Amino acid sequence: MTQIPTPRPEDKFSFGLWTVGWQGRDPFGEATREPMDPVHALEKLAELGAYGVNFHDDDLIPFGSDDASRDAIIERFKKGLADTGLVVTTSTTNLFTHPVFKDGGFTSNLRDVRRFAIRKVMRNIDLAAELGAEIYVAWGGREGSEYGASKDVSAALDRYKEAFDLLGQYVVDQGYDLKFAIEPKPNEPRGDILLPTIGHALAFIETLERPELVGVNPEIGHEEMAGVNAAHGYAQALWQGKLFHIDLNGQHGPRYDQDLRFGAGNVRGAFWVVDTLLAGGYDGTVHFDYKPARTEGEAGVWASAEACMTNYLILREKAQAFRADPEVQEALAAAALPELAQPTLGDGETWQQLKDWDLPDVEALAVRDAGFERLDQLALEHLYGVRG
Ligand code: GLT
Ligand code: MN
Ligand code: MN
Repeated sequence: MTQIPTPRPEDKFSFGLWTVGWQGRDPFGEATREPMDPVHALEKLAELGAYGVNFHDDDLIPFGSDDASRDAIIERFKKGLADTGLVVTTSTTNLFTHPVFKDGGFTSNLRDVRRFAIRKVMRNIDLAAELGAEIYVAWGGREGSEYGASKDVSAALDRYKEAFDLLGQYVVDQGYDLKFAIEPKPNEPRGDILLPTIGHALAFIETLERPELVGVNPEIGHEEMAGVNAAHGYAQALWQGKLFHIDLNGQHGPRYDQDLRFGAGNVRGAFWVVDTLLAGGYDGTVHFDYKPARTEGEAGVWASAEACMTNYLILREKAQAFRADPEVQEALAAAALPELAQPTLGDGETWQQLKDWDLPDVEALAVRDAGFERLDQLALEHLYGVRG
């Protein structure tokens, strides 16, 4: 029997205007779809059960628009939000399309480009605050290099820090209730991008003047491009209280940024990401950052947007059923997961008692069967739909 779950606003799903509005232009081919009216996107997303929407400044307001056109576009968009009930969950700045940003925004070698980039962000932060966004995403796709000597990485990180310190000061001075989420990516469009993984971003954040204002927005595909385990990265960000937002999509390992619909690509990886989000109590927006394939017309755009949401709901049900299954609980106990939750030292114990501790039978510990194969097979059987 076919049982496809229905997405609802309470599931807090959101999409970027640049996702469903992607025209299919790639390095080898022209656009395959017409531009999408942002208000039409709002109407369709609301109809499909989404909760929120987000955008780069230039997704809504073409670069270089005069003030009157800008105001008219914003007014029309606000009406679209009011009519559909969609919420603006996050906002972000395009610091990558215009040729002025060819060597980066915050870390361009050219000082005037950096000053212009920060001005562009401040202007859009004002709009983000006006529209009620709570998170400001910062994806530094052009912050990087192709050559060793063309970027002084240490100086570039100084400038990156300077930009976030200044923007933090800006939101505090303006009294905005807005936090930043850095989105890591290893490469593309630059040969090598600064802050390439979740770990790099988390370490960088600790150097800022207001680390509490800055977290991460990891994208599954970007972590997989780097060849690391996305679920582990999400788990560490949660553990450090830094998972401010998420970009869910699909990817087949280290290759170009595929931005497949969520649930396509590495399905097993997607299952563990959902399980991690549930276990870690992530309660932010469930955002999809994908690109409907350029083979598709508008029907394919909406089929894929809906599929991102239904695939999340399917995986959520499966992860919940996996955790609730008594056989899984037994397998978890057999695999000593409850023991990992126990501190390594006893109450009041110090290194001194550990030094005096009677050693256990090390050879017996070494041959103990870990029980991980059985546990993982139970997960796969849930994922394959033969357990429920
Ligand atoms: C761009 C990128 C995404 C980022 C977006 C936010 S823009 O499409 O590929 O991963 O999340 O700037
Ligand atoms: Mn991507
Ligand atoms: Mn993204």
